[in-house]
Amino acid sequence: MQKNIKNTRINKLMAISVTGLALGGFALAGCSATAEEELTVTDPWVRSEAGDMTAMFGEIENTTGSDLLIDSIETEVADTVEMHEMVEDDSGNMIMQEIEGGFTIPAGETLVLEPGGDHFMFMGLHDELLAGDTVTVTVHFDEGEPLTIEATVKDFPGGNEPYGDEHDEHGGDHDSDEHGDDHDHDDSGDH
Ligand SMILES: [Cu+2]
Repeated sequence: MQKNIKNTRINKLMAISVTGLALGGFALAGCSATAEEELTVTDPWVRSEAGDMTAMFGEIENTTGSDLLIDSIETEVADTVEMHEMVEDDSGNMIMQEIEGGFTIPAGETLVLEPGGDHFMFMGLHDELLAGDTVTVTVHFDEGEPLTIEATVKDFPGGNEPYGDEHDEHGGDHDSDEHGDDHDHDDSGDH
C-alpha cells in the first residue's frame, strides 16, 4: 500500500498505458459509456452469500481530471446498495456505517474497497450469490455518465464484518415484502 503511494508518479504513467489496452478490450465487448473510458476498475468482486446482505470490493481509479462524487449505486441482484465505511464504536470495535453523502474519488485518486474497509453494501439480496456468478453493478455519479461494473462473485470466509445497530435490528421479513416490481417508494436512509 505504501509502496503504491511512493511510486505514484511512475506507476501512474504505466497504469495509463495499461489502462488504454484494457479499455480497448472493453470497448470491443460493447461498453461505450463515457465513464468506462475515464475510470479504471480493478478486480471488482462480490462476496458469495446465501443470506440477505453482502458487499462488493475492488478498486476504482479516477483518471478524469476532476473529482467524482458517487451519488448512488444499483444492482439487479439486491434491493439497495449503500456506501459503507468501517469505524470504531464506543467499545473499540470496528463496525460499519453508511457514508454521509457518499464516496468522493478525488481526481487521480483510487477508491479502494476491501474487506475490513470501505465497501459497497448490498442489502435485500434477491437470490443466493455463488462463486463464479457475475453481478452487474451501476455506479451513478453526481455528474457525467454512470459506470457499469461486472463483478465476479467469490467465496470469502472472513468477510462477515460486524454490523452497526442499524443492521442488528434488521429483523428479516417483518413486512412480508414479496419483492414486487414497485421500487418507487424511496424511503431509504430516512434518519
Ligand atoms: Cu456494510
